[in-house]
Amino acid sequence: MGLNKADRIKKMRVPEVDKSLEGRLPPGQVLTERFPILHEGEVPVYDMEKWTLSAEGLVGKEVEFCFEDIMKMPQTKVVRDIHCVTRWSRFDNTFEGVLFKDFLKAIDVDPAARFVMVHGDYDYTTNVPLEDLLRDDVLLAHSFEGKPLTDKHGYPLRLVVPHLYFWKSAKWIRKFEFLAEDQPGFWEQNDFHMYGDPFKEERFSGEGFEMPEDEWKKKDFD
Ligand SMILES: Nc1nc2c(c(=O)[nH]1)N[C@H]1C(S)=C(S)[C@@H](COP(=O)(O)O)O[C@H]1N2
Ligand SMILES: [Mo]
Repeated sequence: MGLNKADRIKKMRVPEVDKSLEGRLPPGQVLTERFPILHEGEVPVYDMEKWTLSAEGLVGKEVEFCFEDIMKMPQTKVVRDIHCVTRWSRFDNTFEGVLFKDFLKAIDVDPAARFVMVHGDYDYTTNVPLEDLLRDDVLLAHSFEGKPLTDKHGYPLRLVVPHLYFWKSAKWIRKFEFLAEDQPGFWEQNDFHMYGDPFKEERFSGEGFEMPEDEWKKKDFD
């Protein structure tokens, strides 16, 4: 997938949302029951003895967690709809893991921190306001539909931010970087919106762009 993804997908026909799904299916989205796989680059392979998740930036002390540390934190299940900027939405996804707000209890965050740069392998970044990560349904997820995440969907740990377009839900997360000011992550540097509210169709940073209906249908599924 080229970096001109935004340009390519701005041009095509926009689907109409079925009237019966209005209110639940965001504008310009298509419902799917499959779970498309979308990412840049290679699927990471881990030696879990060496895997760590760290917190850096505006923190009193940098910390590093191993996978066991994460599994010892309070575990929560959330069932949420997800919405990808390439126009697919999937209802009632069950993710399980640690709420970001519970994870944060183990981190001494500087009060000046207002944004988080989420880092995932390999070299994926996406920016989210800290306030958004503190919501009751934002999860560091290790499981999907009762099973560990598959490699392609982010094993061992991914972020799930259900109220924003799914590119904010970084897979293979390795680091949270706490920031005072908002900075663009990978897709945000390539024309995608800094915030990404699906119900406001905040797909791109410019005005009036369109996203083709079938971009995601070319992808893998499982
Ligand atoms: N590390 C990483 N996370 C990522 C991406 C990526 O390229 N690398 N792609 C994002 C995008 S654009 C989408 S739509 C979702 C797709 O998640 P899925 O493959 O589980 O459907 O992952 C997001 N998280
Ligand atoms: Mo995406």
